[in-house]
Parts: sequence; C-alpha cells; structure tokens
Amino acid sequence: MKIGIVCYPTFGGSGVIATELGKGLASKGHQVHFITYRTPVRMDSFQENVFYHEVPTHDYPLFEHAPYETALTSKLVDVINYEKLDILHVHYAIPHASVAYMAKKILLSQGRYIPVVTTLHGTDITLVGQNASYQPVVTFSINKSDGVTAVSDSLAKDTYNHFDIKKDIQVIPNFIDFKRFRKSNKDHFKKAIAPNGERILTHVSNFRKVKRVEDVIHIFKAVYDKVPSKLLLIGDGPERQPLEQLCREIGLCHEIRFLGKQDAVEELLAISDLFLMPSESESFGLAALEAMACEVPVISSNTGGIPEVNIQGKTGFLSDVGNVEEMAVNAVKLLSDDDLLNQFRKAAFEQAKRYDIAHILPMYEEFYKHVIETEVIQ
Ligand code: GMT
Repeated sequence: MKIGIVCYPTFGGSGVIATELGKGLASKGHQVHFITYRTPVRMDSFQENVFYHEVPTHDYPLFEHAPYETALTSKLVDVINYEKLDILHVHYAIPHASVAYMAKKILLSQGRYIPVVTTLHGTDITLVGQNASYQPVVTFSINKSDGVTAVSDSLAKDTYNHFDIKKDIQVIPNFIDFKRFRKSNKDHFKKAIAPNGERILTHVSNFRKVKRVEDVIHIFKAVYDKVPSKLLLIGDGPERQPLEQLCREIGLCHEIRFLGKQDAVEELLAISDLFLMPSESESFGLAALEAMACEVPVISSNTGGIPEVNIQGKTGFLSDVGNVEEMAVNAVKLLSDDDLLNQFRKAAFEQAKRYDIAHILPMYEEFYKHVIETEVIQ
C-alpha cells in the first residue's frame, strides 16, 4: 500500500506512535509518506520505503500567523496526486481530521478518491477538542473520516460521551518496539546517577499541567524520606520553571535531575526502578508502556486508559488523581522489598508484551484494507 501519514512531528505521544507506525509499515514493504512541517523526531535515520514531505508555509504581511491548515491541505492534494497514495492516515484530530476532509473534497472535485483514517490520541478529545473553539469541527471531521481509531477503550468511550459521533470507532491500542525498548545493562549510567545504590524513580512527559509533574515531586519527597533515592525528570514543557522552583523550596535539587528532552529514553529506563505517572487525564500512557517494556513497574493515577495498561497490584499501583500520599506509600512498598520489586518488574514486562508492535501493526494493515475496500463517498 502507499500510505500518507500526517502527525505532529514533536516529542508528543501521537507523533511518536505515528512515526513508529510508519517505520514499521515501511519495514513490511509498504511505501510510507510523512507529510508534516518538520521531520518527525523518531524519523532519525534513513529507511527504505519512507519518504518525507515538508509543508512549507508562506508568510504575508496581512497574516498574524501563516495559515498552516491551508498549506497542509495544498501539500496533501499535491502528494496524494503525485505519489498516487492509496490511503491517508491522520493522527490527532485537531486540525488534521478537518484538513484531511478538505483535501479529500478537493481531490474528489478532480475525480480522485482518497480514503481517510483518523486516529484519536487523547487531548484532542479529552481536553482541547471539547473547547467551543474546536468542538463543532472535531465532531464533523470525525464523522466524515472513512475510518476512526482510538488508542484505548477509555478514549473511544470518552469520544462517544463528549461528541455526537455516528461512526464506529475501532480501538487499536498503542504499541511498543521491543528492539528498542528493553532492559539493557547500563550499570555505568546507574553508578553515575546513583553512586551509593540509591533507587531511581523516573518520570517522562511534556511537562504540561495535565501531567501533574508537581505530584511527581511530592511523591518523590515522601519516598526520599524513607528510601535513599534519586529522581530523573525527562522531557520539557511549560511547567518546567515552576517545577524547578518547587525543587528548591523543598530543598531536594541535589537529588532531582532535570534531563530535558532525551532521544535515548530507553537507556534511562534501563536503570530505573520505578516510573511515576500521576496524570490528571491520560488516554493511554505510552510513556508508562515504554517503562514497562524496560521492566519498570508504574505508580500512576487511575484515570482514562491507564488502567488498561498498568494493572493494579501486578505491574504497579493505581490511585485516584492527586492522592500523592497513597502513591508514595505504594512506591515505598515496592522500593523497600527486592523480591516484590522483581515480581512487579517481570509482570510489567509480560504485560508490555501484549502491546508488541508485531501484534498491533497487522491491526492497522487490516483496518486500512477494510477502509479502502468499503469506499463511501461522503
Ligand atoms: O499529552 C501527551 O503526552 C501528548 C499526547 C499527544 O497526542 O501527542 O499524548 C496522548 O497520546 C498518546 C499517544 O497515543 C497517549 O499515550 C497519551 O496518553 C495521550 N495523552 C493524554 O491523553 C494526556
């Protein structure tokens, strides 16, 4: 198949999944065309069957912001026509689903049909998509997609609850590539970060409010008082500065390391003992799955799709959003008992295997075939 993929090229989970999906499909012989404003972060080396089309925007004195949606639509029309794509798969509804609809309509006016699949990822539905500025367009463009997928049962339910959706939503969960995410020996890193054998707690996110990174720091403080430990904060985003301030206020700057955005997250997960994800809302929790693949149990909130990934009392512990005390008690329980921690490590790895890319990729291939075969002009 010749597949077009539109996504955010940044460190966000939707861009990561879109890029890994494209790379996986290309390795199975499909021709994959990424169409976006920058090279996606996970598209880090040359790969056969992978093509990249940058969306150029054109500034004009009248524009306060160059209209990206218009530029993306034009680029889609051009690439779909020239490369003769069979299907277009857009990740994150805003603005990609409505842009895809517009491109499809333009192509139809030229006598060409392109089926569109939209994958819903999370905040496009649970947060920003519900804002009155976007809601009608999100509803319309989901209903007009030829196929719709969501990354968890919870997200599919949220979509039906918050939007007037007539389409079937197929759940295809996120996935993990075990060639990259697996436990490896990085003892030299461990010694550098925790020279006295301290436990290592890790958090990875884009440091937005929804991630509640301040809870991560409060959990760490309570753990630190009982178990010698270090905290690694990986990623970057709008909350970083107040978080650094919080570290100063609680006097733990020397034990908490802000590592910024990291390409090789798996190397840091390989030395971690526990992963913290206290998010306010989380449709899936890809970062937790990446940790579990590296045999790291997860202390998380019980919101959204997280309970589908992190299993209570088996791969980690889940608590109500904001219940920092309980999260800290559970963290201490795991970190102060080697046997228990090892048992959870193994279970986390076993659970992660359910999301092996080798199982999930064929679901997308089947779904594409189904959508292409059931052509409905809308
Ligand atoms: O909020 C993020 O971390 C980024 C966001 C995105 O769409 O880029 O992530 C969402 O999609 C990920 C991939 O499907 C999911 O694993 C995350 O749970 C989801 N984030 C939220 O729901 C907050």
